[in-house]
Amino acid sequence: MKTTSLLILLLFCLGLQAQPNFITNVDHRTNTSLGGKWKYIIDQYSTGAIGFSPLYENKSPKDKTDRVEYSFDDAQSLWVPGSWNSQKDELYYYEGSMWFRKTFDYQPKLKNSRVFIYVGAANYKTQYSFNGKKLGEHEGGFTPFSFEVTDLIREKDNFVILGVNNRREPDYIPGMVTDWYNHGGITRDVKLIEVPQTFIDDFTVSLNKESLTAKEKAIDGNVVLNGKDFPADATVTIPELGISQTVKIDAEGEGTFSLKTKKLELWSPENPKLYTINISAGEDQLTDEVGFRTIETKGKQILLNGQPIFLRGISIHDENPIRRDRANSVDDAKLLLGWAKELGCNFARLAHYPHQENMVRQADKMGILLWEELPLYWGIDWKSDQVLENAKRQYAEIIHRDKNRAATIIWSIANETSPGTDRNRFLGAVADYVRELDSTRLLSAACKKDLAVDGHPDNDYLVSDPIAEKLDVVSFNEYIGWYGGAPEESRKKTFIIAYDKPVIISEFGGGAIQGFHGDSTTRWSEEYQEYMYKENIAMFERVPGLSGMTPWILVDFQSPLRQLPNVQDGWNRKGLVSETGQKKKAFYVLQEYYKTKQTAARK
Ligand code: GCB
Repeated sequence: MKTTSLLILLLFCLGLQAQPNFITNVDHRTNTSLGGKWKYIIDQYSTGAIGFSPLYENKSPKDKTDRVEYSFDDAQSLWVPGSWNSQKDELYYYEGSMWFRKTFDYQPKLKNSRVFIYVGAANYKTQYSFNGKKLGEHEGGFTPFSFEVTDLIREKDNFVILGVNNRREPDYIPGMVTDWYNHGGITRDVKLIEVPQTFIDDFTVSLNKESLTAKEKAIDGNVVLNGKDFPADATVTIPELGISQTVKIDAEGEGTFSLKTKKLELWSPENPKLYTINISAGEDQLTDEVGFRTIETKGKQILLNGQPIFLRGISIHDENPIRRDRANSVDDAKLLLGWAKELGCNFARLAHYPHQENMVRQADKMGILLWEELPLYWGIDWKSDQVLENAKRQYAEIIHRDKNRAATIIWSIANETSPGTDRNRFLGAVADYVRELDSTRLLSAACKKDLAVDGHPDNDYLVSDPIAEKLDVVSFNEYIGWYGGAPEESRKKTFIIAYDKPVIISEFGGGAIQGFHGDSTTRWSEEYQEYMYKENIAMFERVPGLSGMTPWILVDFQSPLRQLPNVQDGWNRKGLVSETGQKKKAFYVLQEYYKTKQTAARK
């Protein structure tokens, strides 16, 4: 066996086999959008690839004797990006398989290029083919994938076919039940990417933690090339800092660098400074905008650039409530993060799955720190090694996409999962894996709190989930005043945190219909929600080590679990902003609290 095969085998045994394989940083490459109208065929029994005539072949009858039992040409269209549920009433409840086809002619923008098709996300499983050739399958509804079509693409009449299936299954991630809408289809951008024969596949860059206190800071990173003939070296430059370095490229096409500078402005929410970084290697050049900061914990504190920070956060779903669809543009990101900014946030929890890349890039620009997570949510099959591998691969994909974003400071490995042998083993392995892939960020998980234990009064809550051993930040969800008792119950509560680590309250909140008014005891009124926020906020002063919070949630969002007529009608109403963009009273309570927190931090 050759050394490389041995290495691959070794990595497999070590559980590192989940390496993602897709092009990153696509907006900075030569690209052409394949967005717009795509033809679609419903495939309710999921037989499209194996049926009477496979759909990916995109056939039409050769003559009058020929039998072809489908026709993309005569089919209707849906808009891409966009979920099918949001586009046609008759598809609102559809969960299953659907085949999409896009045809296009191709005029290369680069000479002698390699061509890839990049899909930002398609929910949940996607079979992809190009010009009639099956090329592969991707699992996971919120992470990107790409595939090479260099040898298949031609000048005229190309067709890409994606068979997307959003059926829920017990061994998927997420599992069968979620408190959000199962938007199906090609929900994010699809692009054609052109690169030279040997190209800069990827790079990683971050501020070296050890150099934070030194006069001269170090910016460390690596470059990964893809192709046959690697140049002897690459060059990395940050023009604004006047620094540049030649990077030796090894036989595998990789090289590392460490740039030194005395002039660096650190990235922070107050000063979200981004630098242009240019990389060139052989015929390829790649650019990006990157911020430099450090994040770490010390005892119960979170330190950004060495200074304690209180995270004034909010939870957000990746949905534009006005279009009733997944967020999928810069404008959608600006809308959601704009509300968060108005609230006074310096932090957001991107719940409960990877959001569109525009969200993360926009947060980088706007100065909003981020918590990112995967849908390891209620009802995961913890016993299955296959599900664990799937989780690792999805984490590898989101880390691969977002590793150079200064905004992202926390990878959260799960939400509201109950401790137990299988679950602890599963999440322990995920925690180790994520740390191995990215040691520059913090780990957390939205845990549950337990009621009082022996020897404690009834009003004590204990946060003692064993998975927190593996985490940097202990986070927990609490719904005092909504799922348990009246809002004023929070006056009696105390919290015992079993770890000397910073604490984030990852959820609290309750529902209100915007425009419905009553007194503070009337459920679903804006006044009830307002009162509950006031009572909870008062209680937070008694949570030891509290370093931040992400109340649930910024905007009302669609959820099949929420069917109370005339109140919910398919919407989770815990938003501080309604689905039409109107702010509820509680918005201003949190805004006021965040103002006092910000003033206190400045003193
Ligand atoms: C939770 C879940 C979140 C739900 C929320 C609710 O604890 O983490 O996904 O949407 O409660 O509204 O009940």
